[in-house]
Amino acid sequence: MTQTKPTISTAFHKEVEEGLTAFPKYLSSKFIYDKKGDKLFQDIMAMPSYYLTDCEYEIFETHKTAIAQAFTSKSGFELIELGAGDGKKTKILLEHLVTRGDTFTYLPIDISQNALDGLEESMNIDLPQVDIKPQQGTYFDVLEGLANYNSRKKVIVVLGSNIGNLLHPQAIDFLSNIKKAMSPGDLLFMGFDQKKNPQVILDAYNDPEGITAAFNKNLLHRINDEMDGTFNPDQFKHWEVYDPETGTAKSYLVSKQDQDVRINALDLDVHFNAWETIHTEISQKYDDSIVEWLANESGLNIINDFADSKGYYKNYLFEK
Ligand code: AVJ
Repeated sequence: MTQTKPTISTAFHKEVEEGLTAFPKYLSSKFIYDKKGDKLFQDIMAMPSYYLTDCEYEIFETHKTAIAQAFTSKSGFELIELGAGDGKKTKILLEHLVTRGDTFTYLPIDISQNALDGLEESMNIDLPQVDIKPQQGTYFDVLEGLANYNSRKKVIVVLGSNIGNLLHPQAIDFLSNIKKAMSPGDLLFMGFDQKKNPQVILDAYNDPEGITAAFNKNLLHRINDEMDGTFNPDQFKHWEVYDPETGTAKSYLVSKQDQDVRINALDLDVHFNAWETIHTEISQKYDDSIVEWLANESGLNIINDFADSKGYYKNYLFEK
């Protein structure tokens, strides 16, 4: 029987084809975030073991005065948040800026339109005074457009240690691109999860309730739903490792048995040997010397940093 190969081809299609025909196999964590993935990530942020969120909250509560003083500008500023998600943490800062009477526009950017819709809706209820202009897109698309956004001071914000999904060379690329979008006097404010007791890190990515496992496996569900795939997610095991030397946490989906998966939209058959892996995510951990090195390589200067009381997490302030 002849079958016509469907022509839909998104970045997701392309990367699934590439990653599942590579050796060793991989998929990119950026594709976890559809409606279900967004919800699972919110559930992760609410888990006590996922300390990152509470640490960043604590930093904002403790240091909001100093942070706002750095952001502020007489002629107002643009607060540009890359990967805003549900904006929960940012609201602490936004609320403080509103109380101070600062003039600014909030430009949340996210790859997920679903997340942006939720954010806009909740902002209209919680902080209707804030002038908000959401933009859907990847960091890189949107950053290009921002270089021309020159009228007022730009404060670019990247929270949640989102940079941790990037390998160091990609992170340097990302930071260099941000630097290119910055004018003198503009700021970058970015969260970096710190190296710490390895057990604390493993526990954050390996909860007994299986929320992180479900989040990781959402990649397989999305392939099934959007590419007419036949993955049985139960036949894969979520596995987390952390290397305290490099500071890299890595997530895998490990095939529990020898199995074949068909992905119709790609006209692709994928074979898994028993215990073969799909690498899905890195969550890089940092210390001051790594962040200084990244800044150096990207042509940025660290002008301040703010830590939580346990020293688990830090937000750094950069200028170009
Ligand atoms: C959103 C990339 C910061 O790596 O900690 C949470 C995503 N993955 N649990 C992280 C995630 C598994 C998260 N970031």
